[in-house]
Amino acid sequence: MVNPNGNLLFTTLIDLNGDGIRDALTYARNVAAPVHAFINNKTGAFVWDDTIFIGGAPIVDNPAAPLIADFNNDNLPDFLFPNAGYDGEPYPGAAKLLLFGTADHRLENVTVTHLNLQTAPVYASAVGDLDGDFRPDVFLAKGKFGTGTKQARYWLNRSSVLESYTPTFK
Ligand SMILES: [Ca+2]
Ligand SMILES: [Ca+2]
Ligand SMILES: [Ca+2]
Repeated sequence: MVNPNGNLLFTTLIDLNGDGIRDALTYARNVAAPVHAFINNKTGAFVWDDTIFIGGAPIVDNPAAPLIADFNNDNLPDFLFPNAGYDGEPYPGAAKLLLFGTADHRLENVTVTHLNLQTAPVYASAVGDLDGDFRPDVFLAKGKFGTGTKQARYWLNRSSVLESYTPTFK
């Protein structure tokens, strides 16, 4: 699939409009570009519809696949895009993007209010409960690239706000 900017896209299939049929969420790699939504009309057509994004299609910057979990415990899927940023020296990283699903099947950008902003480059990410409270948490890591350093961080889910911590490895 190619996006309107001509970049190769990566796609996550998930039901976005609540009809039980998976739709497509697409995003480019190695470039800062908008996420796009394509609604599956069940006859083989995926119809471009960015109106599901409250406030317009958000920009992602060289993300890995989004982590999908219910971070705010409302039984609606939420999306964390682990943006890696520019993939070269000095590996500046990029802020991550957090979208919460809404009851009317739209996606709301809650990055500023629900995520400690982190600009470190990320090349591996995972979601799971790290502290036993049954709320999904997030782990991020990168290896050593160029003159950069190895880094790892995790976010613990505190009442739907993801708070950043630095792990230690012993
Ligand atoms: Ca659908
Ligand atoms: Ca949710
Ligand atoms: Ca947890």
